[in-house]
Amino acid sequence: MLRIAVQKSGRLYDESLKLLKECGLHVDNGMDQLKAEVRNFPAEVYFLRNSDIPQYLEDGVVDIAIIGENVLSEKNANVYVLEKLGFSKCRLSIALPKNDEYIGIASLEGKKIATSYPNTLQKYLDEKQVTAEIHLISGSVEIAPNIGLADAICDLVSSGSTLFKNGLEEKDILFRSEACIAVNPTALEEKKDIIDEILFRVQSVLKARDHRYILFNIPNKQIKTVGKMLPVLKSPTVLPLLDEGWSSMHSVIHVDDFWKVIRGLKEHGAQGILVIPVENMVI
Ligand code: PRT
Repeated sequence: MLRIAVQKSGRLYDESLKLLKECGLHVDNGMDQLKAEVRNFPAEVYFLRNSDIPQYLEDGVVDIAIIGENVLSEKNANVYVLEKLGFSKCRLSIALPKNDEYIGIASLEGKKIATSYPNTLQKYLDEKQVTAEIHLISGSVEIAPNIGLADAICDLVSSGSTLFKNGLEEKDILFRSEACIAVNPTALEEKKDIIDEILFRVQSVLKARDHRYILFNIPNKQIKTVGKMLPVLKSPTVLPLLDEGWSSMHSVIHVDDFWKVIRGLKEHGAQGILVIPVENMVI
């Protein structure tokens, strides 16, 4: 039985459960449950506070977790990161009141910095050989400079609107973070097969999210040229149409190439272009 930890409620919750579902795990979770069975896979899901997950993972109470890299780093957890998941992206940054001078972290020598990330901040200050006073605050760090509690803050930023609303400006980035799959080192040895299975499914889902299946009709004389514009997987499928001189081509493309490829197809006479999301991708 694999024990998987996810955040009980908060920013990681929805995406974590969505990922498990896309991996084919049916989680029977109800309101305020601590633990839920997975109906069709030998696993249970534990719903825990984000900040508690690194300790549970390190102690082996759970085997794997979906968690932000920022929390693992702050808690200095002895766990392995198996895969970055591409959601809950943020950065841990230094911010100061808009008009305060900042020419680098040395500007904070002797100053007060409010943060919920004292260990990550201290490590950064040590690396840069800067001595500053760290004020540990567990929430609403962004108000600290305005109420005279600190000269600067070190907090998570994603859109930047919280800083903006509080008259602060992001000056330095200490750490970039996203949600990841982390694993307890002992579990990785003892439950290798089942962890490999989960990882395989997660990687297939993540790959599929970045790709689209496209199909279109194309004059036969353009097949070779258009084939070169469809770089993903082995080679495109070509099927004859009833109308002579025309074929249907099918392929998979990366979302980053999407508009460039579509424009190229149109220029080469493609018609009836259909684009379909890919649910899973095993290469
Ligand atoms: O209560 P619990 O222990 O479960 O967790 P929590 O309070 O730490 O959880 P939550 O849900 O707030 O955050 C969970 C995780 O989401 C974090 O550990 C990060 O990995 C990730 N994440 C991504 C963020 C943000 N973006 C984020 N913007 N966590 C917090 N913020 C906060 C930030 O602290 C600041 O107050 O949002 C504000 C800034 O946002 P912007 O968009 O205005 O820049």
